[in-house]
Amino acid sequence: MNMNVERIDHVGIAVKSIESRLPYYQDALGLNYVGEEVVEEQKVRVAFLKIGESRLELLEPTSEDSTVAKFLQKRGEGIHHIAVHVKDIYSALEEHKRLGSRLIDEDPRVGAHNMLIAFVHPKSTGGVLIELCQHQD
Ligand code: CMX
Repeated sequence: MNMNVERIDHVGIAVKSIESRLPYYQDALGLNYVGEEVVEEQKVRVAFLKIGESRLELLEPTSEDSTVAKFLQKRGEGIHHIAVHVKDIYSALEEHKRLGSRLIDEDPRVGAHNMLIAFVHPKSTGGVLIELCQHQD
């Protein structure tokens, strides 16, 4: 059994406007807003809401050529990806390659929170964009 996966790190939700969607998550759900970050490489602004040991991440595109902007145009607002935290992202990627999964990132790169991240294509997971991530000390 593969014991590399530790937990759901976060669920990414594509929104047109963080400002207009935040009140639902803060007020109705009562989640703690713990900050925002612009991830230049991905052309998104990300708002973080803590939910237990995991987070919800509201993703708002900062440019029309952002992958999130394309997602919003095609599919509308909603769940964009699920991120699973692994102990060792390099061995997780090796395992995916061994099993023939289609990787968007063959090698990890640095994402929000300075984490190492790599995406697995939704076409090889049954329609869910999976992000593998590992916190760096
Ligand atoms: N979840 C599920 N399916 C998705 C998807 C998503 N998030 N994004 C696209 N798809 C589907 C599309 O619906 C489409 O399916 P059909 O062919 O059946 O219509 C197919 O995948 C191809 O979609 P596309 O619109 O042509 O999109 P692209 O191939 O240009 O890009 C993807 C899709 C996943 C490769 C691209 O979005 C990507 O590289 N994602 C990884 C990076 C990323 O998402 N960054 C934003 C978050 C950053 C962060 O959290 O820090």
